[in-house]
Amino acid sequence: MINKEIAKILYEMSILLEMKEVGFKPRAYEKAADSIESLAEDIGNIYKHGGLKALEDIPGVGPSIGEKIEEYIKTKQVKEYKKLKKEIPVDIEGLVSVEGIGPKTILRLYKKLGIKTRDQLEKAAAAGKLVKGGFGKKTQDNILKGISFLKKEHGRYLLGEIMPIAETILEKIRALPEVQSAEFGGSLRRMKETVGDLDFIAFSDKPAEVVEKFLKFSEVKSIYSKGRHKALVRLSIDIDADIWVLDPKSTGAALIGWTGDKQHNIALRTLAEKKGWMLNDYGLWRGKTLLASKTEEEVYKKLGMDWIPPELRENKGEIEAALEGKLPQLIGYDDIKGDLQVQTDWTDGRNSIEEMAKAAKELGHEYILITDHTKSLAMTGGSDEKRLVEQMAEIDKINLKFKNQNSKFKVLKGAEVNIMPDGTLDIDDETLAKLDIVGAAVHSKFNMSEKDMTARIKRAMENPNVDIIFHPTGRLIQKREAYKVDMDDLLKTAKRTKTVMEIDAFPDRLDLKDEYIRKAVEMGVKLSIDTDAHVLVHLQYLKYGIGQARRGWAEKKDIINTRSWQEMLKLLK
Ligand code: DGT
Ligand code: CA
Ligand code: CA
Ligand code: ZN
Repeated sequence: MINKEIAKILYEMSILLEMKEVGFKPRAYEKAADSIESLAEDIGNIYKHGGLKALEDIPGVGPSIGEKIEEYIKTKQVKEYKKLKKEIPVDIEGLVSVEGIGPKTILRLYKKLGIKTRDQLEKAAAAGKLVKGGFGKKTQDNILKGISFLKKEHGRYLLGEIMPIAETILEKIRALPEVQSAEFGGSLRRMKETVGDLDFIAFSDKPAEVVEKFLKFSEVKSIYSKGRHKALVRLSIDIDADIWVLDPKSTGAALIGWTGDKQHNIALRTLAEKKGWMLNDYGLWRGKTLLASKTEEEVYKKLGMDWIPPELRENKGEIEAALEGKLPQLIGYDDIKGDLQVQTDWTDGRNSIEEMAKAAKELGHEYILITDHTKSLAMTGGSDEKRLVEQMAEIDKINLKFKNQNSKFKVLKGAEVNIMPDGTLDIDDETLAKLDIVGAAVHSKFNMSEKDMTARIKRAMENPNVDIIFHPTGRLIQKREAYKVDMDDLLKTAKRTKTVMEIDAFPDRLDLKDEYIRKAVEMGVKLSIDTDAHVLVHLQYLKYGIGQARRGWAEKKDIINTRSWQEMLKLLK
């Protein structure tokens, strides 16, 4: 698959072109890069079968970008990209990953201070050279903050970023004829928001053969170590992967051992020891007698408890609950009926309302809520009152189309309005009242004190038109710390005002996070799980939000969009 390589070049070209301020071109390159990154089929194959014409059928790819892709497939390089890189020879990927740094800043940093890499940037900022070079003191501080944040999280990967490749590899392992079954282990199976490495556990009577075949997978870049039952490798996407191949007879015990975190596993083993037994990766034992090993259910049952869903296995009360038969009935991965945060090309999304609606329908949804940004978020071309009214008319038309096709699919009218620093909104109440559901979010002035930020959001919750608070803490994993809020106070207010708190499923948000979700659930605050999609493929992010909801012990009833849209609307203010 060269899709990723090509997408990277096109994405970097979009940034390089933006530095040079060449009109609409950057957007076009970015759009093409996104589209290629999300293609299921190998672009090399597409070209082999259909030539340049087939490339141009890829959404977002026109003749000029098509030629660049052809050039790369044929020559492994793109001349224009090389030329641009020579002119501005900076490590784009490393620099844009620092929060708040865009193309213009990168160019200025290079031109004024000769900065090419993140390391150089950090040194220069730490020495106060940015200010001397004409940058603001605030910019310099923010850059330092951004870099230290990146460092802290270094070596971990976003769940949503690595899950697609992890799933591909798992399917390949399962497809091997020697393999009876295989699962993820570790943090991946627990759906933790970031993972340190990928763990695979396979069950087979011929472990050595499975290991050998695994090592030959195209995703494997290099091998650290290998044995007859296991291997540790580096993948080409630069993350480590562990594989363990074990006896099918001990499937349950081994999966338990390789899934729970250390605390969970220690607690289980202690429990076994208290009964005079022993639990290891091969089974639950009384002396040399095997008590249970084949399935996870059997092992947990023998220990006197219910089966514990993987997402809960971190010794946070799940063992006690399982012993008492009081585990929650977690929301399932198929339980969401509609997506409540979807952006379109009316603002900073890439696809039209209709395209988003059709894609959601294909995913099996019954409805979506269109939530474009509003006017004070100028960089997204946010809507004002007039445009929101126009959009509502457009949505009516699209709903009529669905109806005429005998489809029950429903596009709901919404917006993602901005909560201003004083807690007021940037759209008038009269217009908000016309929308089906209003989401409100903080998108500016993140550095307020905890007291002020809490008051700001609470004031928005008091507005009778505000139904949901989107991404309530504003964090961007590995990029930006959450703004400071008193979460207990917010949740209390949410409960009293019947405001829903969102679980934003976008891979770098996952906001609310698991720990806050659990608090919300305990307090009886209603939640929604949405993708925050800006392009068709993002609609598939839902499962990462559901994973966090499960980690937060949420049940189906806690999540409003597990209901039909009619039932859901009844729950709102
Ligand atoms: P991570 O990788 O930092 O995101 O976190 P985990 O939880 O995936 O940790 P990892 O990869 O070190 O371990 C994977 C799983 O295997 C985890 O459930 C703990 C378990 N585990 C780790 N080392 C051993 C070991 O030596 N023996 C057994 N039985 N289990 C182990
Ligand atoms: Ca792991
Ligand atoms: Ca591991
Ligand atoms: Zn937002």
